[in-house]
Amino acid sequence: MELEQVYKIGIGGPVGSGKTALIEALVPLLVGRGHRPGVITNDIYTQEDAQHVRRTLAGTLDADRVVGVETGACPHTAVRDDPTMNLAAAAELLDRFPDIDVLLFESGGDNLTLTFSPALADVFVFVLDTAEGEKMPRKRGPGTTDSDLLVINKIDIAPYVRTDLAVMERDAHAVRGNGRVILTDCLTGTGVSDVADFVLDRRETLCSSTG
Ligand SMILES: Nc1nc2c(ncn2[C@@H]2O[C@H](COP(=O)(O)OP(=O)(O)OP(=O)(O)O)[C@@H](O)[C@H]2O)c(=O)[nH]1
Ligand SMILES: [Mg+2]
Repeated sequence: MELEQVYKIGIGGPVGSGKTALIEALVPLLVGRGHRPGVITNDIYTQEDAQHVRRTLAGTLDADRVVGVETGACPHTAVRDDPTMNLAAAAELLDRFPDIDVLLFESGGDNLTLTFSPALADVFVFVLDTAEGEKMPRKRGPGTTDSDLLVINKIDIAPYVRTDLAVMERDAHAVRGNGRVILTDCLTGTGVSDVADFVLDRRETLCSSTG
């Protein structure tokens, strides 16, 4: 498949919020629903996340379908301002595996201003987590307010970090209007099937609008 025909999911969010964990929980669901995913992770200096995904998804996803991009610069540069490295990685991956129909791009962990170039994301998922603090939705930023989907991850540890999940969820809805918010625990998988439903529904909508 050509990159233009592949459904592209861009996953961004602050450092350590659970972007890799979300990919690792989501990919088996996508595979189970008949899709053939590829994964492209971005790290500044290493292939750390790509290696983690390969290990966690061993037996579910061929390790060669995971590519680590070493951006060498601020993560948002490589997924927003100049996506050249990611486009090259995607082209190379699709060359090797033309059957791939969904590509998941993980941005390096970044600040609240991160967004994705439309060249890399048909759907933009922004991941916050409860350990960053209850105030995070109120701090806003384009990922929080305007992403297609806001995930609030690590709901399991909210009580331990004195985050009132109800307040965090309420404030997320307040700053997003009708934008969707899904609460997850990516280590146990709670909420991740809702994420799969959301991204696949979005794919259907895009496919039907582009014929
Ligand atoms: N308790 C709990 N821990 C989680 C959850 N999701 C991720 N973690 C843990 O949080 C840490 C960071 O998760 P990652 O998935 O690496 O986060 P990330 O956003 O990909 O991190 P960077 O790519 O470095 O920005 C790891 O130790 C995960 O095991 C969750 O839902 N609950
Ligand atoms: Mg990661």
